[in-house]
Amino acid sequence: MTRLRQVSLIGAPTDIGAGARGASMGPEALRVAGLAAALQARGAQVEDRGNLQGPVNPWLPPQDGYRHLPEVVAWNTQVHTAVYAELQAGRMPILMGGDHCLAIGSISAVARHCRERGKKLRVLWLDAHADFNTNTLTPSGNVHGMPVACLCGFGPQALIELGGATPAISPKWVRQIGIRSVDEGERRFVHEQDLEVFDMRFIDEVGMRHAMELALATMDANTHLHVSFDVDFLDPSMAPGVGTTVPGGPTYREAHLCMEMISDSGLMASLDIVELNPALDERNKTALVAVDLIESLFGKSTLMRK
Ligand SMILES: [Mn+2]
Repeated sequence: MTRLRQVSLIGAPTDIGAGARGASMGPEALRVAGLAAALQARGAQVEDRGNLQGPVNPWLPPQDGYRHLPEVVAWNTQVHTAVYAELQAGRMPILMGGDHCLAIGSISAVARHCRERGKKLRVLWLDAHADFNTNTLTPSGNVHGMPVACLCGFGPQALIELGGATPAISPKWVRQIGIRSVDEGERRFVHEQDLEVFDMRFIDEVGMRHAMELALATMDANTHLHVSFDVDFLDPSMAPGVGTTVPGGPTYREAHLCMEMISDSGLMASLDIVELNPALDERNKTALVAVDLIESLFGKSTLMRK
């Protein structure tokens, strides 16, 4: 598949929503691992917009169930503006996080764009965690465990209103893949809101191929597909450089198949790459694996497919 795509890389160097420091170095690690060159090799025209700037991480305990809420809002506002501007310009934004709280800014921008253009939105959430906590359910107060809930309208005013309409998205638009760690109260809330989750047990039982067929079903030419790729989606044996490793994730081959099937849909129009933590990595191994997978996401396959 050859498509010329106009891609913009947006760095958001912060770990403001995370429970471990270090995801703030993610954007640079992805650059060092050759993300731009890999995308160019797939036929994309790439502009690196550099890094957004926001408040430093004050590393404080939670208040009202949220850690660093004012700083989280500041970073997400920056991300929202930057992602929205690229979409308005007809380009594909790739958000290089940064921790996963930044998906609130990114996906609220995508949702706003889709509302204005009359497009349907599908969000694929590749992650070990459901990220569906609220301030009353969360054990930690870390906002990187809350972005899906915030986007669906459950969260602090400043975050749920970020995209100009509340809720920014419906839980019905979300498909989660690779989930294997959900907090107790969060589990009940996921069921209550009827989030569609393809957890690791499901993938074990039916295989990645069928799980992805279901996750990508019922899209059409008018669908904007957003992929939110939390690097902790991957099995930690190949991707140790994340703050919250959970054993039993997709293997290297399963992850590639997942990416290749997304690519085959031809509908991906925006992407987050988040939670890469170089402080916990081994010689940038996890960033290199992530770039390798992004190549599959942009159509690289071993053999030509008819
Ligand atoms: Mn996540």
